[in-house]
Amino acid sequence: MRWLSLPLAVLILSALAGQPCPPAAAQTAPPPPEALTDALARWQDMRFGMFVHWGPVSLTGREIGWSRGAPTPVDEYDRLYERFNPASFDADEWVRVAKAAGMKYLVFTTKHHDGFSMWNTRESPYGIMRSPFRRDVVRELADACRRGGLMFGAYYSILDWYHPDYPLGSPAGKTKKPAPDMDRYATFLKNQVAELVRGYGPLGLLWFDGEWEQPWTDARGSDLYAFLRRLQPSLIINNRVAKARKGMEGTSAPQQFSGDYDTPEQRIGGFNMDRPWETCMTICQQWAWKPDDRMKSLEESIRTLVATAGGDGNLLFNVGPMPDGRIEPRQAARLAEMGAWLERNGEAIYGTRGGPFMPGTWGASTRRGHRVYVHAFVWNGDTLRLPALPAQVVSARRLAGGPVDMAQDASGITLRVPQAQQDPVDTLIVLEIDRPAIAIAPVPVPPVKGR
Ligand code: FHN
Repeated sequence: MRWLSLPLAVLILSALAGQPCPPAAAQTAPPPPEALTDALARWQDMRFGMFVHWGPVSLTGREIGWSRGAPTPVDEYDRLYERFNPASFDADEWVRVAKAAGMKYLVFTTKHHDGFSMWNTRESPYGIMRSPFRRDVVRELADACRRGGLMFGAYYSILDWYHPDYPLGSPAGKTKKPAPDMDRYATFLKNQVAELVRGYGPLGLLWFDGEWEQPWTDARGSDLYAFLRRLQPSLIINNRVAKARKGMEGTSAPQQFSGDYDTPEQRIGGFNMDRPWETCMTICQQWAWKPDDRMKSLEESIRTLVATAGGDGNLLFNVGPMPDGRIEPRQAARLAEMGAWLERNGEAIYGTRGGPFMPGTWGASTRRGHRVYVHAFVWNGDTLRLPALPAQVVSARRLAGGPVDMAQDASGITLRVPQAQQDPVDTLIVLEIDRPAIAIAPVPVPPVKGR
């Protein structure tokens, strides 16, 4: 299986067999469980999901986790839950907003770096059931997603600046816990994620985060992965379960245990058809809610989705709901605009693969069957010149209708659309070709000297 690193393959099999993982040298690459392969393929077809960062911190309008200590004093931050009572929280409404955006899955922060649990956990008193709200938010969301036909995923922070057993108490380990016990913390962590998988699942995916601090190790990560793989063979687990992630770029160091997919953050990942990946990005600037936070334009939002799909990746687009539980109306409106665009153009995104024309400032392309979808962002007047393809273009048409001229010769393909007819966000042209598009090797496109 193209995306399965050797350490991962062997780890999955030894996990399922309950045997210790043999040393690297002795590893061979057995196939992953079919349940996982199928789940990953279904998830990749989804292409677009909602990320939700929410908790008592929304009362402050400051960043979740990171604002604990500065600018919000630790004891004030840790007591925010005493005032947290989001009476307008409606899980079905969040699912409605996500579906209206054309999103196919939803990932929610069940516990962020601040250690506050948003479900009825037996493992910790520091959670939503101790707030005036006293409702199991994760339960309501998981059920609403199931009712609404959305795949539900759980975000879970490995680092925990609140928990007494986790050694560090603030960013960059500036403060340390007096009597930590990392082994006991790791057991707590496993018990909590097991609660989520057993009690709120089957989950679509587990979105780990906060793996970068010193107390967490690759050994703990691969052990956690094996534990979860036994619990739910189809569970998709990101590369932040262990330490392979190379910073915000999000790809994984080779030969290091790297979960099931890569996680570029706040940037569009590089073109990659050999390893599943998912860009996570904020619709505004902050992950949690912030009043009047700068929101991305419709053009920026659509082009981010298109360029991500053109690179063969998924986009997990983040909202930070307000302290009363509602998704801010202007964010919901922007998402609905994306949904309207996907209503018209979804065939060029869902269930497609990236390429063959690699993404760039010019635009991007996606493909399925005998079709190549050209997403043109920049034109040279009325012309877009693309490199040659080892296939015959049988016809070209605008998905939205309207004129397009297409000429193909040995050196490339020329598309012409009168400037007045070009779409300011994405001029989407469908090329029917004489063979399966997936068989064509990706080709880079030189930048267009456009408008
Ligand atoms: O620190 C977190 C941040 O708050 C947010 O959760 C993002 C989402 O991917 N991840 C971490 C930063 O890498």
